[in-house]
Amino acid sequence: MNIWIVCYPTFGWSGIVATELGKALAKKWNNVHFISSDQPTRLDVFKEHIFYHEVTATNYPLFTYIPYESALTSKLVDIVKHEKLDILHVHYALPHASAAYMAQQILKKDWVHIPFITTLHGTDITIVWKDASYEPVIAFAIDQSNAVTAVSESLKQDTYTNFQVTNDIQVIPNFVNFEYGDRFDRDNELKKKFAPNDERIIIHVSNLRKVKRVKDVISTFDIIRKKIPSKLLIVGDGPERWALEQQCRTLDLCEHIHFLWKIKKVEKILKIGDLFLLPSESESFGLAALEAMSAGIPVVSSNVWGISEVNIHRQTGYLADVKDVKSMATYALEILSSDSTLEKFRTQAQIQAKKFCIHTILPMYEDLYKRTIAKTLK
Ligand code: GMT
Repeated sequence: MNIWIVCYPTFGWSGIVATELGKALAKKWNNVHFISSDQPTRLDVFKEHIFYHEVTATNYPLFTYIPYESALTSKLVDIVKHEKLDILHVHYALPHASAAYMAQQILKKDWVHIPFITTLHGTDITIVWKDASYEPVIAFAIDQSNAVTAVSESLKQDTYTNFQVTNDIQVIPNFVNFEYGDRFDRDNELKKKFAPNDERIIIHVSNLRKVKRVKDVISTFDIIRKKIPSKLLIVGDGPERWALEQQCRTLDLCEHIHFLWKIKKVEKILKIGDLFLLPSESESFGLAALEAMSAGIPVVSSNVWGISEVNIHRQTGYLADVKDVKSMATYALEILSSDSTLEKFRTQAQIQAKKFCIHTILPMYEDLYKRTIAKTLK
């Protein structure tokens, strides 16, 4: 198949899902074309059957905003005319699905039909909670998609609750790739660099947005550290960074907390983790938690919608109410205070993560591609 994937390139999990999906499809001899405004974070190696097309949106003094959606639409129309395409898969409704719809309409006049699938990742849906003015475009683009997927059951339900959409939404969960060789072996050498006295290592990975409640990560860590020697690694960067550094100083925790920027090969850091904290205010799935679980790291998280489909209370970690830092710390201490408990949670986390193995999830996408292509050929 000739599959085209449109995604965001930034340090966000929708782009990671899109890239890992594309890489897996290319491994099965599909030609996969990525289209993005910049090279996606995990598209950092040369692989056969993978192509990359960058969208460059020209600025002009008259424009207040760069017309990215028009640039993307034009790019899609242009490439369709010169390359083979069987299916277009856009990650994020806004503005990728609306651009895909527009390209579809433009190409119709040349009797070219491009079926497109929209995958909803969460923030494209929750944005209407903050700004309802986007609702008409997102709802229209979802309904016009030839197929729609959501990464969790709760995101599917949320979409129906928040938008006037009637299109069928299929749930295809996020996945992890267990094929990365030694990816899951512990790295004791690296661990020593952060925890020279064999302290426990707690990890948080995110884009440090407010919705992630990273301040709660630090507050939870503060309670844990008073009972158990431990270190905190915060991987990623974003708008909350300054406030977080202030918090570290106020709590006198700077020597115990390491800020590790937007590390691409996050699995290398996961190899040294003992616990993952994800206290988000909302999360459609929580791929960061799933990746940690796949590396055998138990998760203490908030109990919001998507995460509870991934992190199972008392089995792969614990869930607590948003803002309930005390309970999160109590749960964390329960896991970390004995090696045998930690080991039990590690095993259970990895078993749960295997349910989301790419080999289980990939056929769902392949099947959807085939069905959508067949339906639109009729
Ligand atoms: O969480 C973020 O800030 C990034 C965001 C994105 O668009 O990449 O993540 C969303 O999509 C991920 C992949 O499907 C999900 O695992 C995340 O839970 C979801 N984030 C939110 O819903 C806040």
